[in-house]
Amino acid sequence: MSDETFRCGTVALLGRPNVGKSTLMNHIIRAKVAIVTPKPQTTRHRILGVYNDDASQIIFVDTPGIHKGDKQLNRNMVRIAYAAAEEADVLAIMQDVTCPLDRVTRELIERFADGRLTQPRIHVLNKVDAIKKDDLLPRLAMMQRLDPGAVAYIPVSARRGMQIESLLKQLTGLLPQQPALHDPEWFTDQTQRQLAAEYVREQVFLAMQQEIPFQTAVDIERFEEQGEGIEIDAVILVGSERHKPMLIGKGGSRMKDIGVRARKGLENILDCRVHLNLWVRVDEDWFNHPGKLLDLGLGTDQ
Ligand SMILES: Nc1nc2c(ncn2[C@@H]2O[C@H](COP(=O)(O)OP(=O)(O)OP(=O)(O)O)[C@@H](O)[C@H]2O)c(=O)[nH]1
Ligand SMILES: [Mg+2]
Repeated sequence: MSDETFRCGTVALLGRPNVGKSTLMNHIIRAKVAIVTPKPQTTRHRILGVYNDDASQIIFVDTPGIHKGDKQLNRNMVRIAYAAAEEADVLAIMQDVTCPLDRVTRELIERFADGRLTQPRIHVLNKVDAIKKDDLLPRLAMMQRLDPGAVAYIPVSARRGMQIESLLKQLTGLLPQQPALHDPEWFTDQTQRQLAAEYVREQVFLAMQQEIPFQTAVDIERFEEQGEGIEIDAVILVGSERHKPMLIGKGGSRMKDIGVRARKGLENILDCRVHLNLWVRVDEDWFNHPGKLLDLGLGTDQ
């Protein structure tokens, strides 16, 4: 591919929580750089994932789901998503077709359609594997009515990898013509330390119910390469004294499960042996404390 026709740029993945933004990015770049759970508000910060082929380099920006929430953490998350949208070359606005197009989703789509942001927009209608084909057409028609200025409306299944080729083709066509900005070997901005914290948090999200996951964060206190492996000390911060025994489980069984699962995932992505030590600490208001959020990598400029 000649330099004149190569395309490269950023695509922000935007939408409400749980629509499948992180699943889509992981699928496209073929690496789990963003954690995925069935719970909303899984992603809390901006995560880059880079796709390369002979003709293009697409820098995907996975963002926290846009939602309303009263904690400083929630406000930071939403700010991060809108900031990523402003900086991107292309906006990929995702929705979950298994959920009705409710008022909040409509407002979100209208907000992007109102012309304040001038970049081209593509609507990505995800989870088509989970609905009947006949239900998709009215949804597509509704999207065309809601945002007639969008470039395309593409049904996909991020989980099953359906229609991803046509999505990539559309996105590539909208990127600026310029050489690759990153070395093709470099596929994410996430450090091994960040991945360690996120993989532990993923297991907490999967294991715990109600408000506990949303009041949990993970702080890596030690990350050391030792011989063939990595030694990691991670502290799980919980928002209430009450949550601590629930997270630890009977005889430490729940913590053990969380540790084993997170370690296996990390050994897979880091491709080495991992020794993971977990602790739980109560910190009642960490999610409202700007300094702590910054220390945890959850400030708005991270
Ligand atoms: N059936 C089906 N489920 C999917 C698909 N894509 C994602 N999911 C599921 O939807 C849930 C949420 O996926 P995520 O990728 O974490 O969603 P997200 O938009 O990144 O969510 P936040 O980080 O909370 O904003 C997970 O349980 C995924 O397995 C899909 O194409 N089909
Ligand atoms: Mg996510």
